[in-house]
Amino acid sequence: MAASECPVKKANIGGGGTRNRDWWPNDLKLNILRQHTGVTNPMSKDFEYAAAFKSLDYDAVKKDLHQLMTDSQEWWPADFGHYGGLFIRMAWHSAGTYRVSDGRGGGGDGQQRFAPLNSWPDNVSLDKARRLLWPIKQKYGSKISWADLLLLTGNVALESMGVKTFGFAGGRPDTYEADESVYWGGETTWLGNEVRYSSGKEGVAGGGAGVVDGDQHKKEHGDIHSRDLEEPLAAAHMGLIYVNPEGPDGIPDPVASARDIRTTFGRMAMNDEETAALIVGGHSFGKTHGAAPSENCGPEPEAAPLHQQGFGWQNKHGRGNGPDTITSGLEVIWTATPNKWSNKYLEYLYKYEWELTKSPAGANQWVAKTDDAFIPDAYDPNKKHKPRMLTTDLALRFDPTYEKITRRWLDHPDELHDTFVRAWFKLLHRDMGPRSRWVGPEIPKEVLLWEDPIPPADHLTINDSDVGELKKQILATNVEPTSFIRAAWASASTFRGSDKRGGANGARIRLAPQINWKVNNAAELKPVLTALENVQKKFNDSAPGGKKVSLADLIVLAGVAALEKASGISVPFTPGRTDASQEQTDAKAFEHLEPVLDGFRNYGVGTSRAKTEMFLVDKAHLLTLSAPQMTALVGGMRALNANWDGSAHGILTKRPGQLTNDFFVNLLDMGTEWKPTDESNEFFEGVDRKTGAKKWTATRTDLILGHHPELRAVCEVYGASDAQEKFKKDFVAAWDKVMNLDRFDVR
Ligand code: HEB
Repeated sequence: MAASECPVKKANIGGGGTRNRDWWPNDLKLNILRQHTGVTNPMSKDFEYAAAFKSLDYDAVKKDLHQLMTDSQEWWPADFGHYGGLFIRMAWHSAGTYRVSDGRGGGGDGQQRFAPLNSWPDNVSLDKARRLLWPIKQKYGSKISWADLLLLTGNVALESMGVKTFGFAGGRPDTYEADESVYWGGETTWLGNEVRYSSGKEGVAGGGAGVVDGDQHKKEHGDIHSRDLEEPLAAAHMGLIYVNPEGPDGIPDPVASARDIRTTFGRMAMNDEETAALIVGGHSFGKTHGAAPSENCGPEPEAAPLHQQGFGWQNKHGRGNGPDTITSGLEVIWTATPNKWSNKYLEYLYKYEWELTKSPAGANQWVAKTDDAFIPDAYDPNKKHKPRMLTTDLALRFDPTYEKITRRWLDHPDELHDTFVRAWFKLLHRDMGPRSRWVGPEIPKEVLLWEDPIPPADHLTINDSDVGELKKQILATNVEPTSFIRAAWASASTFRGSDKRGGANGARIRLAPQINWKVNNAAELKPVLTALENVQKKFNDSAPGGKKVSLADLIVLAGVAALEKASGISVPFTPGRTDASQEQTDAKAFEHLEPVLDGFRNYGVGTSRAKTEMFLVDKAHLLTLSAPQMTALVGGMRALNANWDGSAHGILTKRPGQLTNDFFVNLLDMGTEWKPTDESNEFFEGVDRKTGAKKWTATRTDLILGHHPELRAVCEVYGASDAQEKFKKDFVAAWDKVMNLDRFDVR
């Protein structure tokens, strides 16, 4: 729709007309810092989902779900009389948007109910799956969230078809608005991928800058045999969970397709075995739907007319459902027993040679070279089909690495089953964070490395008087208090609200890879840790009755002690953290937690794609901070002199190291004039407007607070003459929040 036709711009009513977003599309957006707050959530403030889930009659829900599997509805009949395949796909598409690089996506918030996911071309027909579930959701109400129900249903579907699952944990509270924080790509067409492949992992704004070699496809989409997918994306196209089932960009090349699969599944933290098991296991069930060309289908749910009540893709072909269903446009039934776990998928994959053919909708797919049609039809008992596969299925045979794995499973189906159920469990629970968030009777006992396990305390925790004594000892070391503040921030600020990984618990800051991150400034950090280890040893050697203090607690407590000294007010502390070992730490998975930029410590500059201040907001979002909390923390960290490298940028105070509102006072001082000192406008100098004398230096992160009108409005609150105490209190509250972001064990 052209801008002039935009109905919102025409609407002469509240919220209508031409908006700030239209006038200044490049302005820094703070909207992701005010999502999912009390005003959008209809549940009462004291509603605790974990407690509600605990009171759920779990067995009754499972029983109802089992019944639902075969309770075929006329408005959306079940293929082969069983909804299992559809529900597995629903659960997989809910969880499968997760990507490990920023922890966003995934099934943890029930976002499949909202745009854009509810309308992604890859999610066709899942609107129907969720409506089939509504009677069960209605029956159990707030005791089970949509987020949990979508995934549990996939689990029950597997169990109802003969899989012995690895377990299930509930505990995913619902959100009630579309999550705007996830970068799904820069393309403006569904199924486009010209931006994500345009210039390697960094990508480039505008796209279309692939390899220039005369070949039009390569020019626009990169070479399918060598192209790099832009970070942090985990899908080959806008609007797909992973890869194009027909092969890269529709080209039916199984080997090139394997490359896309490896990249995209890898981005979701799945290795080759897990990836192959998920695909083999998933496609052992159900069928694909491409009875006729997709032109028969109406608009997706978000664009569909009101009277369809959230249903999309209204299908004009035949009855529009059952045998006439159009979902992906492919028409494949993988095995002869699509309602039952078996090893048939791999048996056929290797038994037959495969011939390229087209689905009735015109999509590339493969058919077994055989005269033997023995696969049952989903509706007509008299009809039989030949085995068929997608290009992405053949990838599991024609890629040499996948081949080694899948051939082994051909002879060892029990190994496939074990790898599949473990990978499926990981898929569903990867973004849930620590075990202390998991609820329900089916939590597996086995602790898995990807959980980032934190060992339970094998000792008594310190009490208030120990805390007082330890603070004294900490401050008696010869470490600068500011160094303790930096270390505590470094330790706690790895937390990501997206997948609840990271944080101070475990004291992983002393382990690889964190200890070596540039932002953590090892030269300064290591002596700090050594000093704290000495305090720890002294305490633990002499404390009575097996009482011990963990280094994780001490790192946070040292920040608390330093902050109390710097602020003159008391700072809360909640003990109970324990220390994880290097063996309990998947170093590779932790690499993703390294910040590109940490504005709170004035670390790093933006990229050609995203400005420095956008990274500040991105990090604030991962730390679940509001705009005022972000502002208070940046201003306070500057007053405390807590830049990662000790630089003077943004230290707008004559008494660095004390918690004051000086940063705001001086930022807002009209006596200072700011000028860029480099061509890319990353660094600035503040001079006395009258004398021209140099007063301060600053970064974009510092100056955005004075530039952005909403952030400036917050700075004006904190920079006012009556705000000194309020500021200190707000800073301490935000600090305490960050220190305890991962403490689901005490919430
Ligand atoms: Fe899948 C279906 C593709 C992976 C599970 N899939 C399907 C389809 C397609 C696909 C196209 C069709 C849809 C319709 O309906 O039409 N996949 C795919 C791809 C991939 C995959 C491309 C990557 C390579 N899957 C997967 C996984 C899983 C699955 C991983 C799980 C685990 N799927 C599935 C199921 C189904 C499907 C179950 C069926 C559905 C029904 O039945 O409805």
